[in-house]
Amino acid sequence: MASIAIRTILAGDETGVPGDSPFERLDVGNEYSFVGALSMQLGARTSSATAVALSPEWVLTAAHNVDFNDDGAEDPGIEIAFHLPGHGVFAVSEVHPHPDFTGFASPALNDDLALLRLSAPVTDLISYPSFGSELRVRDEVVLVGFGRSGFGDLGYRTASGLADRRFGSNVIELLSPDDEGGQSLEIYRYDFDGPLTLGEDGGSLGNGIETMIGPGDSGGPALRLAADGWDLVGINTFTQGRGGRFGDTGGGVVLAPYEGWIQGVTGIPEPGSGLLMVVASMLILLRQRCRGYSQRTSRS
Ligand SMILES: [Ca+2]
Ligand SMILES: [Ca+2]
Ligand SMILES: [Ca+2]
Repeated sequence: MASIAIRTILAGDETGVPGDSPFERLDVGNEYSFVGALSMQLGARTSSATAVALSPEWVLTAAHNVDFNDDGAEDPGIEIAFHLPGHGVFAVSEVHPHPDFTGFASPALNDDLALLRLSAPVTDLISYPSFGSELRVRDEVVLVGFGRSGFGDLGYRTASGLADRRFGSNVIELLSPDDEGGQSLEIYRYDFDGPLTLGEDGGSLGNGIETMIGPGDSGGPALRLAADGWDLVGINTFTQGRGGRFGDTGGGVVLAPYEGWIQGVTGIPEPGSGLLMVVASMLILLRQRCRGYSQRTSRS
């Protein structure tokens, strides 16, 4: 599997039933208000990606987003901003890549996480996801991001950006172990199934629901619905396949094994406070029906 740089929440079949399109995957209800876009600039080079707010001051993303030269370390001189639609743009003042990260797919996909500290806190009241719960095979997850979109039968058709937040769902198919030899399961994978597999074991969740990530979605969350709101169970980091097509595979980093690292760096004891959890619960009640989302391994 070769590795190249990409960064999408994809729609289903262009002519599938029910109808679907990148436009219909937009988060118009701001259900995922804690998911923002990241912009990076290093000299003349720019890129965009996705990140998740854990608290007013801390954001979690994929480490490769801030590592253009793939050496596992933050690139000196990189300027990073977190864009939270409706809430503002926040400069990033500190970057903390996971200590075991050594570059994208270099040699493994594991440990591709970075914590970013904002120079000024998000002051608006938004809901934050909870973390700490385990991800399992067959779990259904919602994938959210600002990346490229398109159709599963056609591939990428739209640009990535800083304003359009899209979401879709998939089912976890495979968990892979720690690259340092520990017992933790650190990587998850799902496959992007076409609508004709609806109803089959391991098949599509439905045209308009099933999705995968694409370029610009890296650093976005995999979320699992819990009784009290969203559990942040993973960070999306890679795709494998032909580029946003049915049959491709996507995946990311399972968060549970990294909980101690996150709490150690941020000091966040529990991401959701009581009040925020109430807000989250209300948002769940208002929740719309989920609408859905790559053999090259690509950063997304
Ligand atoms: Ca670097
Ligand atoms: Ca590891
Ligand atoms: Ca699937």
